[in-house]
Amino acid sequence: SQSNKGSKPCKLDSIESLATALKQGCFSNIVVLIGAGISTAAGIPDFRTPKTGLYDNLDKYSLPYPTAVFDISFFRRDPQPFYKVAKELMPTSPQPTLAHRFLVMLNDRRMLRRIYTQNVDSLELAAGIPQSRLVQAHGSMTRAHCIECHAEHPIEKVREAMKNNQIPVCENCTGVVKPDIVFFGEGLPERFFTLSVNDLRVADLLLIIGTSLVVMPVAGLPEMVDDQVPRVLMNKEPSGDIGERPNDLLLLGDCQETISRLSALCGWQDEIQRQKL
Ligand code: CNA
Repeated sequence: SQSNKGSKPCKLDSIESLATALKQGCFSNIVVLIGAGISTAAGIPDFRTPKTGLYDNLDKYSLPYPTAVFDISFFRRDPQPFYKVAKELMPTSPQPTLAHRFLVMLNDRRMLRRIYTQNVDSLELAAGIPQSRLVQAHGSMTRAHCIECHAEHPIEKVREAMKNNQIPVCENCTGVVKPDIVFFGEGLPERFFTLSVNDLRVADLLLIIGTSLVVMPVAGLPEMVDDQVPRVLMNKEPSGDIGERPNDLLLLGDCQETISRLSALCGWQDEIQRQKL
């Protein structure tokens, strides 16, 4: 893929102009940044939506502060709240949403440079996004390791332990086992750092879906694109500094509805429906 530098950026001021630009093939290096809001329609609650978000529902765990549940030093002292929350949070077999399938369409049309996801549900892969196009910035629930000796522990055994309200422990050293999701106090995967600088340099559109843009360093990605590059936010509420640049477009509301409308404007809805089969 080439950099868009030098070519005239597409001007977007409405969902209609976004649809036109997509149909006309204006973009070949779309970078997508997604968060928990893209997966709420799959039955997985987000963190920060008032009332339904996880952080408003932690009273029963008597945590010192809400984010302690995902804090590595707290987990070392008491892994129980995390395992209780994880059990409640994850439906048994969540299905990719319309918005996930829309991203597959962008990839099929060779418009997609990369998806940066903060989600740990792997619904992007389930939808059919190739691993090479995806950066799981906060890891995933598909593998697990011992926090002491770092030996891998079969994820099926983690699921089994969770089902029985037990804490999975390492067979080598009896250390506590933790799924490979990035907790507060832990580093992001190397892949995030090696790919993000160049991806955001060559991006010709940044599409941000369902994220409050508060968790660094992912929340810093939107600042890294060139001033001229359009940044589109599909979220229930404004987030980050999106809206402050002349080429920003805010599409506020339910992202599934926004994407349904966008797909219709592009004439892609039949193809997206077929993907489900
Ligand atoms: P967040 O801070 O909970 O923010 C979610 C954002 O999405 C909020 O601004 C909501 O208003 C918005 N939102 C919720 N539902 C919709 C919807 N249907 N349409 C449009 N907007 C919506 O979550 P972030 O992802 O920003 O925060 C980062 C954390 C959340 C990451 O570390 C994730 O690992 C973590 N998380 C992941 C999952 C998952 O894997 N599905 C679930 C819950 C939390």
